[in-house]
Amino acid sequence: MVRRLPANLPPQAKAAEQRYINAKTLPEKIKYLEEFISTIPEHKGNEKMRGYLRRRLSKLKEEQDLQRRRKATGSGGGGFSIKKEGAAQIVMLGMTGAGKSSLLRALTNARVEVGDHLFATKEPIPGMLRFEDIQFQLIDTPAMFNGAHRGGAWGAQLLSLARNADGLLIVLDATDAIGQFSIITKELTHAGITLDKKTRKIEIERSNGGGLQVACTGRVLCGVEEIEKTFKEAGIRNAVVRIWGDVTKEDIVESLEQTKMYKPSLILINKVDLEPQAVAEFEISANKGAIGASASLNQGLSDINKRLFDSLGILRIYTKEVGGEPAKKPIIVKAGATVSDIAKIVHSQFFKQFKLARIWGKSVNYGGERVGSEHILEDKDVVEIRIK
Ligand SMILES: Nc1nc2c(ncn2[C@@H]2O[C@H](COP(=O)(O)OP(=O)(O)OP(=O)(O)O)[C@@H](O)[C@H]2O)c(=O)[nH]1
Ligand SMILES: [Mg+2]
Repeated sequence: MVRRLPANLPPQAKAAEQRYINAKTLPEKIKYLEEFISTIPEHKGNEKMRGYLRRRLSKLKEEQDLQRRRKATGSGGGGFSIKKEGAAQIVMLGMTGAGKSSLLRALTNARVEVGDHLFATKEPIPGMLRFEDIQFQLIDTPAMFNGAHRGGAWGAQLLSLARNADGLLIVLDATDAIGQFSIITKELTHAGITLDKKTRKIEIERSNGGGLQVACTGRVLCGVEEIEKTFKEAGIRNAVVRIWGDVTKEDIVESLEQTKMYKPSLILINKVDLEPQAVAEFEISANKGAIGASASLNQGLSDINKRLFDSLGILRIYTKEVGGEPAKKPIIVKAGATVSDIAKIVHSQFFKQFKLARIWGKSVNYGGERVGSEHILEDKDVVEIRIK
């Protein structure tokens, strides 16, 4: 509530006060309170009141900030989303000045501004990158920063863009590749995104009785009691747990919560012209592969499209009618896709009335080999589906 002011206020200030009192929304309240404060004459008798109103104003502004931040995090950060085009959407992530915009400019025909100051890029910008007969949509983004996962500034929008992507291109500055990578992975982890495809696997099948049964091929790197406790805390008393490979308690908690989302990624270390040792040092330290490049000198960029394709885990499949030529444009599917996945995409009738398929390509021993619906396809396979 507004305290009553001395009656000697000019009419202008009284009107402003009234508008403030009547204001319904937070932005309105802020606007009219500012106006009100500015119309109060500056003399000693009003000092206390002005002080009080200023504190009130900063409270309102804080509240507005908080609301904005909540909105950005809660909604997953609208406003940054870019319609997918091409075979896959690849989002670039990197600290300011790492060279994301320079890369987009060098790799695609997109017109982008390369910054001569920090935080140059303010919004995501797409460009198309060709690989053989397909194109990737590569997206330049505003910089990643320490604390992005808390949702402030563009953090929420940026991470939501990453979550929606088919793959990530992590761009590191060669002069601080290891440090930048650790910040980026930390932010991604907090945002529920992991770059590591687990070689181990945990399967939890709930049952109606029988307690907890754990079957593993590797080692469980924590006590059995601890596992039981973890499951009980999650409200699971009866389940069959199958574990492949070595697991830690964190892995089990993670699989219980199913929080982390895996994103295929490629790590690119830019500005190797300044730090030629950067890739070797990074690979040893992070135990991960990376490609070295220089966007400004146009070096190391020629096989990025192929490396992206390999890291995405996708296949190009060409359908063909009986007696016809293979389609020019491939269907893009995830690695591990079967003939029946293709049949579903092409037409529901092909799936429902499936009889057999003939395949030309790497997944068969000879061209035109007949296979069933569960046959697993390989990149560049040609598929001819026959129906009953
Ligand atoms: N030496 C060298 N400088 C580069 C290279 N690539 C980019 N730069 C320079 O690094 C600076 C930043 O490049 P940008 O492409 O704007 O970096 P960014 O990652 O888009 O930065 P933000 O938009 O702030 O996130 C520019 O001055 C570029 O000219 C490179 O390979 N070698
Ligand atoms: Mg930029």
